[in-house]
Amino acid sequence: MADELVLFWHRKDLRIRDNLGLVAARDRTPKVIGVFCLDPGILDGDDIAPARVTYMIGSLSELQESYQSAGSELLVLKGDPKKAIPKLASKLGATAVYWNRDVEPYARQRDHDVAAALKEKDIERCTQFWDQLMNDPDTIQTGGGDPYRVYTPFWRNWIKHEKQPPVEALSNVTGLSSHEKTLANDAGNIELPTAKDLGYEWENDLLLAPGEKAALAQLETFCDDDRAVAEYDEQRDFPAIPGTSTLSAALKFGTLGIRTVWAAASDVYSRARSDETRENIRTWQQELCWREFYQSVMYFFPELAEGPYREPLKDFPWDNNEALFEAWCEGRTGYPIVDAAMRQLNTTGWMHNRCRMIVASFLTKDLIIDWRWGEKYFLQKLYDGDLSSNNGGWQWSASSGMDPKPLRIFNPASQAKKYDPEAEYIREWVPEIRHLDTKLLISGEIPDKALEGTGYPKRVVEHKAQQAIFKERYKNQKG
Ligand code: FAD
Ligand code: FO1
Repeated sequence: MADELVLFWHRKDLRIRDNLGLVAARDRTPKVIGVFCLDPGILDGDDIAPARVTYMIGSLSELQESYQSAGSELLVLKGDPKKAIPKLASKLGATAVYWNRDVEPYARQRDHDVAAALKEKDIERCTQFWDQLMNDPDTIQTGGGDPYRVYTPFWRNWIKHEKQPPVEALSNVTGLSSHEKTLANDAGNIELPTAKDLGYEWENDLLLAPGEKAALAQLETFCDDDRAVAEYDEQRDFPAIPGTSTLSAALKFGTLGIRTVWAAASDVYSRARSDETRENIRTWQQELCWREFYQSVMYFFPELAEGPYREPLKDFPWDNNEALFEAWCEGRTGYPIVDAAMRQLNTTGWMHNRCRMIVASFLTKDLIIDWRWGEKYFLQKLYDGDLSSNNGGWQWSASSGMDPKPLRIFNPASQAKKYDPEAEYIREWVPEIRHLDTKLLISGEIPDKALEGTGYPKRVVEHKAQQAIFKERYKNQKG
């Protein structure tokens, strides 16, 4: 009897190694065919970054090669997955479609609809795999059985839960016969387009090259190098130092399995020879847990995706000045640390975490612009842009999220003094004023005369006055 044919639908798991759903499909049959559906419901949105699509397409291209090496193929569809996936499955006579779960509201509705459409065609769906998280969100709950809203207790509970090791890579699979290939083409299989074909142009290098191989190599470098993960806590806040893993896009698109990442971190932790090194590695593990925390709260409180969670920030009287927003986007606010960060984002598709917090605080508390404008702009630029982490970061910075901490307002000058003390980062990204004294670059209090001929703008607002206005309005809000 011929082997049954199972489709594996990739979305945020663009790899063949350490993929829970894919392993389950392979356990069922050797005839596992991969599929990715280019979804206009996502790609035609106004929150998509050319750098991110470039990373995704590059990763898909490598994934196609990986499938070929394993003996099968990755098909590519374009259209509404509700129609495209069941149509392909039915044409190929697939008995089941497997995929990994996601927390995003869009994903949950889409997956529900695809499952219903498959059922109509009597095709099974297998979707119980929480591949993108170390722990199933339903298992991390308070003593009272509620989901967590605050990170620290979440972390304390999460770290106690068993962590699964990586699972094996897809291998020894069989692909489509030539007849089945024709059927797949009839059902919409196309050649993988370029990002440019999809309307997204990105000329610059990406911080991390697309694909599984580059992600694995970067993980190895970061975790094997004594100066990287072992000094993470000391270095991670200084944007001029490449002290973080740069694995965020790999984790967003799943070119790396999270179990593989955790195993590497645990391995270096167990080999560490000092408490100090262990603490540094622990901090990195806590960052990985922030990612899980934000996905967990998105899963349990999908309303976070719609806007502010806390009362005082609902209906907040934002100024929403469009010219100021444009200055922020372009890195022309007259605050060197803010401008450096925004230019890093615009040029590389990535921004250092410390700077994400600085510019987010500046947009909301200094320019008094709705944080959702910033949230969207980040998604239009970041190559690691991800709904849960981005929304979590913005709500944290805007004081609108779940974290019950009092109002946070960053002073750009204090931040620059602490985290870019030699103004190296500022000089790299704001070259027109690099000749000025470090003190001036950090304080941002640059005399008009010193700005003459540089083209660098005067400050668009005054921090002290603006934060007073923000605080006053915040106080007057209910809640
Ligand atoms: P590392 O410091 O090496 O951390 C390892 C991994 O842990 C990261 O790759 C990421 O997956 C996760 N992580 C680290 N910090 C956080 C965090 N604060 N929240 C959630 N996960 C974290 N991260 C995204 O992946 N996508 C986003 O769209 C995103 N938007 C953000 C917006 C704002 C306003 C803020 C303040 C933070 C945002 N972050 C986002 C979190 C963080 O800035 C990035 O994950 C980090 O800078 C990526 O660099 P790295 O891979 O070198 O991180
Ligand atoms: N997933 C898809 O299945 N198809 C796509 O065309 C697609 C495009 C895309 C673009 C940017 C981005 O950040 C993610 C993208 N993804 C795409 C992945 C997407 O995050 C997941 O499909 C989620 O499950 C949607 O909620």
